[in-house]
Order: sequence, then C-alpha cells, then structure tokens
Amino acid sequence: MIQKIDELLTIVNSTVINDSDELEQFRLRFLSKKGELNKLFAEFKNVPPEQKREFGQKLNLLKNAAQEKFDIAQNSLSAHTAQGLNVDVSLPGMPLVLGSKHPLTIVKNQIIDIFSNIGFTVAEGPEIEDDWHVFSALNFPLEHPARDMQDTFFIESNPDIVLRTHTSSVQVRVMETTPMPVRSVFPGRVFRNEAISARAHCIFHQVEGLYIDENVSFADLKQTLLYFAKEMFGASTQIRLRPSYFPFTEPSAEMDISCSICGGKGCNVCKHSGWVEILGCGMVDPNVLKSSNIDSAKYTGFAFGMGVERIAMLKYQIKDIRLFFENDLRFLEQFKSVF
Ligand code: 2U9
Repeated sequence: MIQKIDELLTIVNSTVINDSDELEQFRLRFLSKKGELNKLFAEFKNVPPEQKREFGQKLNLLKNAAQEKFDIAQNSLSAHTAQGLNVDVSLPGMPLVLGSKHPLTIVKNQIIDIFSNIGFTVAEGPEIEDDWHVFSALNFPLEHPARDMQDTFFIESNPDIVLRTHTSSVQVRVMETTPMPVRSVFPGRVFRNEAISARAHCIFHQVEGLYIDENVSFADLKQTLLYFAKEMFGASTQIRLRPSYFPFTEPSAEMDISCSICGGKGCNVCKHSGWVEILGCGMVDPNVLKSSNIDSAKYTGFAFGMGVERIAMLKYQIKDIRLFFENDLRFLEQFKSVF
C-alpha cells in the first residue's frame, strides 16, 4: 500500500500538464470522487495499526502534491488562455544567448578612452552635411578632387548637401560654437564613393582629434600621438612622422608605428619595412581657424585623423575590411571575450 503511494507521488511530480484536457485527466485520475486519493483514503481502515501513522503521513503528502500541481497548472492555463497564448510556463526557460560588442565598437571605445584619460572630451555631429562644413571651411580649393562626384556622395536634389567624407565637419561646428580652448575627439561614420575591396569600403569609421589653445605646438602633437600609439599598441611601440599634405593642416604629416606584428624586424603586414601607417595629422591651417572666426594670431592647434577599421585590422590582424560589415557570427563571436 505504502509503495503504491510512493509510486503515485512519483507520477504526480513528473506529470507535465500542457492544456485543459490534460488538466481534466489529471483531476479525474487523482482528485475526483472515484480518483486514486479517495480510493486510498477508503483503504485507511484496513491498514494495520502499526502502519497507520506512516500511511497517513504519505497519503497527506500525495494529496498536497496532487492538489498543488492541479492549482498551479489551472492558474497558468487560465492566465494564458486569457491572453490567447498556449504556453506552458512550467517548462524550463530558453537559454539567453549573450551578444558581444562589434570589434569596431571595441576599438573606437579604446581610442576614446585613451584620449579621455588626457583630458579630451567627445563630440558628435550629423552624417548628412553641407558643403561649408565638409569642404569650404576646411580650406578645400574649389577644384579639389574630393569635391567631385567620383569621391563624394551628393544628395541628387541639392548639390550643396553631401554625406560627410570625414568627421572634420564636426570640428568645424565645434569651433564655430564653442569658446576656446578646444580639446576633443570626434568619432563617427563617414562615406566615400569608393569601389569596395579587401582594403577599402564606401562606409567606414573615423576618430579625429583637435586641440586648439594658445601656444599649442608640433611638439605637443608628437608627444600626444606617441602616448596614443604606446597605449594602443604596447609600451615598446615607436612612431615616425613623414611629411604629407592635407588642405586643412600645415605642416601635415602621416604617422607610422613600428610594426606591432614583427616588432620592426619585417613581415607581410609592414611589407618588410618595419613600419605601418596608422594616421594623418598636422597643425591646423590658419585659414581653417579664420573660417570659424578664431583669432589665428592668438591660437594655434593640432589635429589628427584615423580610420577605426585600419586600427582594428592592425590590432587583430584582420585581412579584409568587408568582414566588419557582413555581420557573420563566425567573425563577430571571436570578439566575445574582449570588452
Ligand atoms: C579641423 C582641422 C584639421 C584632421 C586630420 C587627417 C590629418 C588624416 C585621414 C586618416 C585616415 C582620414 O580616415 S582617413 O582616411 N585623416 O590624415 N585628418 S589631419 O584635421 C583637421 C580636422 C578638422 C578643423
């Protein structure tokens, strides 16, 4: 008899009630007038006196378990029927798959953190811009190739409106509206009319930087970028600056770092030169300061710009820029542990 109660208890505990039919079957089997529980209670008088205590306790246990199972199932079924759902809330939950940050977000945040630590603030601005903020205020001559349809996406109905080709347009907006000094970085998405390949994309991301104050010198620029390179690529990283040309800086330079893959010995990444280019920089051209009504006799400044994809490709040895935009989980999941 007692063994029978144990068996029924196991059945009650393992029963899953999915719908109102199953609920009714359960009630009929265990809780109805002619159900198992009443049958066992009727047997109580035939149980030998020395077993009555254990029998009574186990029977009560079974009764409570059956009643509780019935009540919980009835409540959840009525709640879900009311909402038009047919869900068994007693089933185990679905495991929550955690997502991860996109590698470009990870690298962009690292760049921002490095500059925040030495007092740079962060500013953002519109991706759709006017010619003034993207080109004219930045000293681009009228015949500059970047102003050409080949290089820039224009809005068809209004040739004055473009998709920004660099975040420098945000710097112009900040210079126009903020009292000096300025010390900020400018992260954002930019657009160029380029053929898509392993090395180039028509959409990519930049972080640019601008520091304008009295007496800002090229030495400040060099030391700031050396600090950045060491924080980003490791303490043993060295930099070198090569003369270059941009309309908005004078003098201008491109900055290489000692190859973080081979440590300068020569490998495929640095094309056996020991150096890889990571950014452009220079002293803000006085014409650019004047365009934003900044006194170029009183203030000087440095600026720099880098592609986030380029930095991420070097840091993680990614060979094809298109991987950043395909959202293939096999690629993205490799960055799960990086925060
Ligand atoms: C203002 C004045 C000066 C920003 C600068 C560069 C040099 C540069 C490129 C790096 C790779 C763009 O993403 S990239 O293709 N950028 O080389 N950018 S100096 O100079 C400014 C910006 C704003 C008002």
